[in-house]
Amino acid sequence: MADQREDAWKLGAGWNDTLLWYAKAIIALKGRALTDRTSWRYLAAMHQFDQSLWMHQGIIDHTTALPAQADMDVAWNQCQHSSFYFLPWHRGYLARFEQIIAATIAALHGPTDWKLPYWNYLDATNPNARKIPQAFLEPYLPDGITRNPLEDVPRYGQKILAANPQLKIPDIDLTAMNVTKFTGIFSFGGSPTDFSNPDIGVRGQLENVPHGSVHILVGGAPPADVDFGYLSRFETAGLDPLFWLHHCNIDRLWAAWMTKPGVEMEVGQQWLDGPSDRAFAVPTVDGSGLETYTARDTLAGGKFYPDYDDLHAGTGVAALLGGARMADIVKGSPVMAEPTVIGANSETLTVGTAAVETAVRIAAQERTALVAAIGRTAPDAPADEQTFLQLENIRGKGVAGGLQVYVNSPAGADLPEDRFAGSAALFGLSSVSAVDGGHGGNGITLVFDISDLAKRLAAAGDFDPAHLRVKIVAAHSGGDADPITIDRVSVLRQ
Ligand SMILES: [Cu+2]
Repeated sequence: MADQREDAWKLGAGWNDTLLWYAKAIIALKGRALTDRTSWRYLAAMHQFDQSLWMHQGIIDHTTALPAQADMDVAWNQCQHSSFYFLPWHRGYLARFEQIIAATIAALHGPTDWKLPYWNYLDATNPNARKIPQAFLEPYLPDGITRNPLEDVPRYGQKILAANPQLKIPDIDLTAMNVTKFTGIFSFGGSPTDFSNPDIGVRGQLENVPHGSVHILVGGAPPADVDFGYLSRFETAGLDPLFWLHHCNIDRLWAAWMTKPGVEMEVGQQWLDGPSDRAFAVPTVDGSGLETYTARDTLAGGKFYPDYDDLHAGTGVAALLGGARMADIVKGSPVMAEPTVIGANSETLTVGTAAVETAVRIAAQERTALVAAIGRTAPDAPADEQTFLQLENIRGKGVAGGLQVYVNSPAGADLPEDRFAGSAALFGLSSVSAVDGGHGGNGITLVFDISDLAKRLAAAGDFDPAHLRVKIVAAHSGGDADPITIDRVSVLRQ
């Protein structure tokens, strides 16, 4: 084994030591009581817990003792989504999980230097990259009789990541890596929020794709009566062993992004030392207590700072001269203006199985400036002059889903690529939509950069700011009976 986190596909085909010991440790964690802070289920409940859902799934039953309320209040239901805390919270969560698994493996007389591997699905140099690593598909451990915990979990999606028309997810890609700002409405990491559980902010681009896409592509979004894949819901995601390898890659993408010249990392106190309204907490490695951490603890010099063998393969980030790896310096973030809404549609959209279209009107006093901005080309156009499309408060009862968004798509079923604005991977859809649930009902808010699309439309003579048409194609487990709703579709400009 090694002292760094490695690509699961490079550890050896099929069973290898790292994944075999991971499986053995999971069996040990699954044997621990839910009240044990190092148990498999306690660690998953830290992400999100739903007692009736867990009962229904047979994860717990009426005889299962829960931890003390005070313990659950501090450590459970912490997952941060739709927030600039998405990346740092998950980084601390992963790091402590890795230490607990490593300690368990050492106690089982295995190697003493186990590290969490990552699933490098976008590595173009590896023909197997998009396949779920084989050890997660084997029903049994190499002994042929022990049930394999890496496989023994509901997954209704695909075993090879690719575009899925059923979910209206075009494909996973690394577009998010090109976003320069860490924080904001249109950002790499998410909008500034307090403790974001329930979701309260705008999702970052990385959180949408590939993070959300991989969750629901693997978990799937079958109709409710067919059950659901654990990766598709906040409340069960941590129970799928693949969750941890997926998030390890998302965390590595953040680490790789930090090495890019010109990125504007968050440096504000609210982020570094926050959240101020509720602290992030993890169990101690031996489970004897809980300890808190901040986003600062996940940066260089912090206790949860990770170490990867490679920040280039599958990240879209070129190797730096001199072999520099992760940035040790937190780069300053100039206070940049946030985009503001300059127009919107006028009704809540209801999307069932058929596509819907809505008219977005740019406010009269904004039209001239917008058309002028769209008409400008480099080098006259300021780099930060951008146009965005925002989908506000996307809600639905379906477990998960996806949608594709087009601007000024021609009438009929035709959905041309050159009118494509973006796609949304609605991971956690039902959780963030339930008013009485833990996630409060704000739904998911997402922003797409349509600067280039607007320029293309203008060049084609098809950009009238008084008459923009936005077409949305959705796919989700709710169908027409439980459609997806979108409170508002708006255009933003910066
Ligand atoms: Cu996730």
